[in-house]
Amino acid sequence: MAKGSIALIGAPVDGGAGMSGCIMGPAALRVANIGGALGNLGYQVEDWGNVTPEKVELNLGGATHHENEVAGFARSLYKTGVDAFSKDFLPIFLGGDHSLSMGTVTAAARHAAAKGKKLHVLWLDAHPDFNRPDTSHSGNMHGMSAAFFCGEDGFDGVLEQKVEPVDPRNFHVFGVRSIDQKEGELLHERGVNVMDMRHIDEKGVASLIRSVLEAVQRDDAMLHVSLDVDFLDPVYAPGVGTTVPGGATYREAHLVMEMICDSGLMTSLDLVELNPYLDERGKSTRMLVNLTESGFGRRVFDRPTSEY
Ligand code: 4U7
Ligand code: MN
Ligand code: MN
Ligand code: MN
Repeated sequence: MAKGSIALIGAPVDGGAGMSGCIMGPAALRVANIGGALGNLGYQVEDWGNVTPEKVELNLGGATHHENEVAGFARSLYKTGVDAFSKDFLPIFLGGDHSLSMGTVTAAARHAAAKGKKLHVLWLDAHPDFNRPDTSHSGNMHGMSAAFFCGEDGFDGVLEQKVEPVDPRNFHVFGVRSIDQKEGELLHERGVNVMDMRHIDEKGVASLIRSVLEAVQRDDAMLHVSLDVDFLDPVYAPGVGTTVPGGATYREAHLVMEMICDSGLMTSLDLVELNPYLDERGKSTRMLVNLTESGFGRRVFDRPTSEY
């Protein structure tokens, strides 16, 4: 059976993180042959190269910095993403820091709205990235992307057009273990579905991810998955600027991706925050490629999903 088409879209945005290095992320993922790996799983893969950021003049105030670079990438990713969806590709965005989701998730939201569908977002991350310019202490925009696409105030001018915000109740944060004070209050107020590490310890990956996938299925919605390298415990993925101990294990992370794959619900994917400058002999890059393979059908043993 012919599988669908995947577009690899590179987004070497670097200014949203506190530390430089994510600029090398797309190159590292290509060196690790992410395209070939997906091709071996039976997909048609097109590499669309890296997007070029648009020129933007913007000042968001507060401690926020590098908003021109971040908004420039968001705008070109939004357009390239919408183009990929309209041509029936499943886009995989190769980051780049997590601010790139300001463009990728809004592209998915735009496409969903055009089809009269809802969009759910599954955020695999040590952090919820739900700061606004006025709540962020660091000013780093990789910690603000979710607040932006959920429609929080303070981001005027990042995109040229207004895009239907993601309903915060359809924003599922999985694996978190570092939340800022005001950020946490906002998550509560908005009704975000926060699954922190303690939750995962007590209930297990499978039951929590199943509940997310069931919600997506019930809504007949699109599903954007955003995978931040720091979702993983630093033991398995040290190549990231914002390591937090107590993260997902090797198998927990693979199980998430395997279950997503079996659901057949994922319509787009971000691979973000990889910092090859901080990595150990390609360990984190390989981890991301292997997780992507699990998300697209690589299996330990071939058996019907119903047997699990
Ligand atoms: B990442 C932080 F203060 N919350 O806003 C902030 F802890 O994309 C971290 O998830 C943000 O890696 C982390 O700077 C952004 C901080
Ligand atoms: Mn600056
Ligand atoms: Mn993140
Ligand atoms: Mn993070």
